[in-house]
Amino acid sequence: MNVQYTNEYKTVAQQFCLQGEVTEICPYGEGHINLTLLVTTTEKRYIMQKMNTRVFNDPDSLMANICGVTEHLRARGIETLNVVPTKDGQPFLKGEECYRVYDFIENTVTYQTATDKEVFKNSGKAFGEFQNYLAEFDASKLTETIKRFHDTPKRFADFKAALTADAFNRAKDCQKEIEFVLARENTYGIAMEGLKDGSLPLRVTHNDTKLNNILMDAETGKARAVIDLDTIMPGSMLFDFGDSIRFGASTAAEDEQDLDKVHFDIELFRAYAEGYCGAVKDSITPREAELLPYGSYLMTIECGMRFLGDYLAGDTYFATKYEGHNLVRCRTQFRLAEEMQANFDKMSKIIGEILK
Ligand code: ADP
Ligand code: GN1
Ligand code: MG
Repeated sequence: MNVQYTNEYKTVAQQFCLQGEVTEICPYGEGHINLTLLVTTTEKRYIMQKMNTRVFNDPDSLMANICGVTEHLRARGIETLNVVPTKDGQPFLKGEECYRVYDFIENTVTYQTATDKEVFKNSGKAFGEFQNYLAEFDASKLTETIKRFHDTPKRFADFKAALTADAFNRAKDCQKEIEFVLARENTYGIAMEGLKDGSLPLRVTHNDTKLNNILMDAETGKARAVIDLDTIMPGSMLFDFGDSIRFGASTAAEDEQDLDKVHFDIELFRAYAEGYCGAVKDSITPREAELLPYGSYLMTIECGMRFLGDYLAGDTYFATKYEGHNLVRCRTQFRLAEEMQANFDKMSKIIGEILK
């Protein structure tokens, strides 16, 4: 990062109640939405984020959600993000750009792939327990930070609009991927229909449960804290379970370019399901349990169509590192979605064994 930016961010950081003098600021992590910076002072470390206000257009409500949920968790003795206030006592710095600061949670790691079954199982247990803690949280205190976030038919309509516009003339480069999404239209509605007719309970969910949104203890491999709390809102358990499987039950990274390396790993699925279902066994309904395999497929293809839609629209939503990054990402998602469809029976059997 060049000197000019460092100085600019230093000025921002100094407006928060930090202990010590800032000595270093550098980019950090692999998030696709916010700009995340590691701030080191003479006393300790912090995470400072330039909030993505194009994606989250009501930062006041967003931070009120985060403060509410983290206070709820802390009151129960659960380790969570700690919002560091500004010198004016505000939860974030409001201006043309908005910034927030968290204490850096030390001695933890985040994984970009689930190489270790035990670690993935631990993350499942932690997300399941997180679901239980959220069940005690008053949903009426939450603002929906992104409306219809996992409404897949709505995501499909957005995808078709990006395809019709084809603003960057890119559709010609990805006909096969487009066909993949169009051909599965009749599979997108089941979760939203269930929420509408009441056969699936509406819960408070995290909605972005990928493995790098949980901090694991560097020594024990156990989960320490669920992070990235921007999308906590009413939703379905299928979303939280499914999104973890999408990202973690894969033999490769989300942006692996060599598709021969990308496969859905049923043993990683089993490991996560053991952790997650073990934690939610007292609250999961039979219909939710039945649809966990479908939820995994749904979150995977939904994410794939979002990546592809963003590619068609000129890469304005997800952070990308090179041209075509979103196209690479959508291909891994479609490979996984296809293999999940072929493995529904095996997945159902595993869920049945775990919950029996
Ligand atoms: P995004 O919304 O862009 O995904 P996140 O809030 O998930 O941003 O943060 C990006 C990454 O920064 C995380 O995956 C994690 O590695 C790291 N991170 C975020 N907050 C903390 C924290 N308080 N302590 C340690 N690491 C953190
Ligand atoms: C984004 O913020 P991050 O990088 O943890 C996205 C998720 C996607 C994910 C794909 C607010 O998550 O919905 O599933 O990328 N978050 C938002 O990796 O859109
Ligand atoms: Mg994140």
